[in-house]
Amino acid sequence: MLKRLVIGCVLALGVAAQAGAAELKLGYSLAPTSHYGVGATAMAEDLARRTNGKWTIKQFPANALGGEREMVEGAQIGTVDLVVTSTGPVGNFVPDTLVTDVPFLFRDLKHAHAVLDGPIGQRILDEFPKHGLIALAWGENGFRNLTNSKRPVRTPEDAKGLKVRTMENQVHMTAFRTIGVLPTPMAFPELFTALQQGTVDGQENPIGVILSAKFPQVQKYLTLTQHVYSPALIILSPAIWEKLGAEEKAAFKEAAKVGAAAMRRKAAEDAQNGVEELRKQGMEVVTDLDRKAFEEALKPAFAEYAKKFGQAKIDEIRNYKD
Ligand code: EAX
Repeated sequence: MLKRLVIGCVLALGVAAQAGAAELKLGYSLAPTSHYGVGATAMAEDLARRTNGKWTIKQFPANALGGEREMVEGAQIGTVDLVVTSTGPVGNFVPDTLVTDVPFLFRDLKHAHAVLDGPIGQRILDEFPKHGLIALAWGENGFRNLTNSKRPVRTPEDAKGLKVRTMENQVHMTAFRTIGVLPTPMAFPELFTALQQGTVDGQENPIGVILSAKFPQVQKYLTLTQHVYSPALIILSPAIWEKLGAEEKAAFKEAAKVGAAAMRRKAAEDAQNGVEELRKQGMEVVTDLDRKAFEEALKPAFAEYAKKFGQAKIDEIRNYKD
C-alpha cells in the first residue's frame, strides 16, 4: 500500500517535472566540502547552464539518502536520480566494474585516468544499461590507505589479525583475507560508530575521505599503503535518462564530465595536502610501506583474480598506454 503510494507520488512528480524545470536528487556519502561535493556542485552548475536552467540538482550529502548500495538501488528503481559513488558496492550490480577494484592495478593517477577515460573505461560504462543503470562518467575517490587504532603497519605481518572494515566488495575482501586481515564488509554510514566502539580496528580510504569523515577522532595510525585505486562513478537513474532527448543526453554526459574533472582535482589536492593535516589532527603516519612484501603476500589473491577476470583482462589494464 505504502509502496504503491510512494510509486504514485514519484510518478506524479515525474509528470510535473516534464512540464517545466526539474530538480534532480543527487546523493553521496561524504560532506559537501569533499571531492564528491565539489564534483556535484561543478556538475550542477554546468548542467543548469547547458540546459538553460531546465535541469537543476539538489544535493543530499553525508548519506542522507542511505549508503552507496542503497543509493544505487534507488537509482535503479527511480527513487534517487543521481548518485556519486565509489565502485565499492557497484560490482554487485554491474560485475564488469569489479576488475577496477584489483589492488596494485594502477601505477598512478595518470594511468588510472588514461584507462578509465579510454576504450576500456567506456566499455565498462556501456555495460550499465544492461543492469538498469546509466553511468554518465568516471569520477574519482582516490588511492586508498589503511588506518587502524592498534599499531603502526609497515609490513603484512603488522597487518595480520587486524579487523578491518572493507567495502561491500568481494575483490577487496579477497585481498585482505589473503594477507591475514579479518575483512568486515560494512556500509560506510555505519563505519564511524564501528571504529569508535571498536567493532573493527581499522578501515581504508583515500586521504580526502579520511579527512572528510573525521576518522582521526577514532583512528591513531595511518599507513600510506595506496593499495588500491578507488574510482568513483556518476550514476543516473534510467527513469530520468528515458525522458531525455538526444541533445539533453549529451548535456548530461558533458556536465558529468565537468563534475568528474572537478572531483579529480579536489581528490588530488586532498591527497597532496591532507596527510599533513591528518598529522596535525594527531595521526601517526607510516610512509615507508614494504610494498614488495605486500605484493608478495597478495600472490594467492592475484591468482584468484586471474581466474575470475582472466589474466589478459588484468594485463590489458596494467600495461595500458595512452
Ligand atoms: O565513496 O565506502 C567507502 O569506503 C567509500 O570509499 C566512501 O563511502 C566514499
